[in-house]
Amino acid sequence: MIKTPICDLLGIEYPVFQGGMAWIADASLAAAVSNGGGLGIISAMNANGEWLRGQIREAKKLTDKPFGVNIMLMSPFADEVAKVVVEEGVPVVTTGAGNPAKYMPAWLEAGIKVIPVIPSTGIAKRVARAGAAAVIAEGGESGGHIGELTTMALVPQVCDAVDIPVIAAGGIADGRGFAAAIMLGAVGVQMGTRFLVAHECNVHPNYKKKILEAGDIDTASTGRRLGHPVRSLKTPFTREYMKKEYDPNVSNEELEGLGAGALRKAAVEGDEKAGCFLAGQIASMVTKEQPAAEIITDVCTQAEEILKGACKWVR
Ligand code: TUI
Repeated sequence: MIKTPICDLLGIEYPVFQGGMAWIADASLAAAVSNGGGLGIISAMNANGEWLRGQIREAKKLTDKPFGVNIMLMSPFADEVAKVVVEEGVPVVTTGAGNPAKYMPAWLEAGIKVIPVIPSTGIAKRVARAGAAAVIAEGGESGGHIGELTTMALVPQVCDAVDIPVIAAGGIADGRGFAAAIMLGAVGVQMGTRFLVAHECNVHPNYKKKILEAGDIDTASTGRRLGHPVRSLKTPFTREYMKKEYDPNVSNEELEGLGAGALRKAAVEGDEKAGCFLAGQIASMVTKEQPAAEIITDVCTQAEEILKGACKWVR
């Protein structure tokens, strides 16, 4: 059994978080992960406060375990959803795609444990000073909006930079990744792509199929020109986007317009041509659909065996 300080801090059994995937991480997935002993997370994505309130109430019906909400700070509804998590008494908030400083006093006042996703030591130090309970150090192997550093380089540097618990994310799909994260100084992991194929995940079946069929070099990052690179599966959409991204005759506005609605098209409609299927570099390691609880126990059991045997090369 792997027990780390993050388990006691959050009241969870296993130090495994489920990534707050936009258009994917709903009450059903979050509750299943929390019921399985991990930390389930509802994505507030670009939705409004009332949608999020409905999801939080649904999750409370499905689980009596702690769960979190991920707030994507670039959302036009960030102010609104930041209030809803307080009103609904959500115990944990994770943030992405920006600095949550503006919301932190109100969240801390409400007793919320704030755990920002961070791509560098500078931002890690800033959020730690502002009262973050822990940070999720996410490397560029992950799906979605990514920073510059890899998980291997980022996690130990963040561990050295802050004295709050560090959760590793990006490129982790199984117990080997979990064990490696522990070796780098992390006290837990967050996985997105692996949970995307969970039985309780309501994403479109085409999305699951594409993850299960993906190979090792089937993801790419796009959007660097607009300042927010995003990793997704290579599809007709990404190929078109890449062509336009490198075309000086295409304006930034046109490029922005091309991306609008593409996540929804992938996750809700399963549109294999126009959809943007966010996925991490480990997609090819995700080979079977399973209940969320089984994913957690498989990953933890494998990590435990590896960590127990980790001294076999030491003389
Ligand atoms: O946020 C994510 N992953 C995401 S968000 C998303 S939706 C989206 N839509 C349009 C454009 C971009 C994204 C899909 N996937 N992961 C966490 C993450 N946070 N990655 C990088 C960051 C980050 C970046 C800058 C966190 C803090 C930050 O701070 C900059 C500052 O303002 O100091």
